[in-house]
Amino acid sequence: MRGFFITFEGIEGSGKTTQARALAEELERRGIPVKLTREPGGSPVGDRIRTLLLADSSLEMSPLAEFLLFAASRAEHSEKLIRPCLEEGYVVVSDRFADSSLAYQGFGKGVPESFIREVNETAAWGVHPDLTFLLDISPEDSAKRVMMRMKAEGIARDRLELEKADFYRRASEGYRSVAGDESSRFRIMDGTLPAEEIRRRVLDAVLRELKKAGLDRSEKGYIGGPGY
Ligand code: T5A
Repeated sequence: MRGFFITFEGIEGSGKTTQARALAEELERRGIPVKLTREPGGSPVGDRIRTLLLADSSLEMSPLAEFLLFAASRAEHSEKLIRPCLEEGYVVVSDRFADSSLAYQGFGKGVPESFIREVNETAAWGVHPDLTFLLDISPEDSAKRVMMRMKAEGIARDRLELEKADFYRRASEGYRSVAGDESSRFRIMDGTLPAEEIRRRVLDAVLRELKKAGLDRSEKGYIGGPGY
């Protein structure tokens, strides 16, 4: 595939959305074709699955059913959006992807890791992130940020944000374990740094990797090779 796939991972409130948006805006500003997306979601069916998964009424859903729904959203997202965009030479930036299932449903809730990896592989339609930023913050900082944001926005808590602190600790450790196993793909960022400093570090890393991949020329028509 001619494009480049970047994912942002981390527990709630770690700053993924802030950084994914900032990166996409900066790449666009530089004339690099970019597609910003997220999981769960990223397609009409994925968005419907997102609504189902994030509803309070789904709080008691079994971890296996929950994982299969995330995987269903991933299958749609990968087939309908990520893969076609990568084939056309876009840089795709996704706020969460397959590693979220390993951290949350695997390490966090005990769905067997080998099963998650196998289903993820099929659901992703051969798509693998080229670069993943893990925004690392403690479950305590995560809870503080989420509560502050919800208070500021006057919104009710959704079901996944009602999960328990020890669950977030396991998910967080899971992320570090996955990042350790795939250290060439992962960049672990201290999520407690100022957002602007993280933004700068992320951009540096992305530009370096695009250059290595021969995708650094941002004039229209060059990213992804001739013919884009
Ligand atoms: N899920 C998802 C699974 O369980 N399995 C899966 O396979 C998948 C794909 C998604 C939920 O689904 C679960 C994980 C989640 O529980 P969501 O609504 O998309 O739900 O939730 P999150 O992805 O966790 O998004 P959040 O918005 O909660 O967190 P973000 O995106 O990490 O953080 P962000 O950027 O929105 O920032 C949160 C707050 O912190 C501030 C921001 O201004 C904002 O107020 N902030 C900072 N403050 C200080 N310093 C910084 N560096 C800051 N960066 C941001």
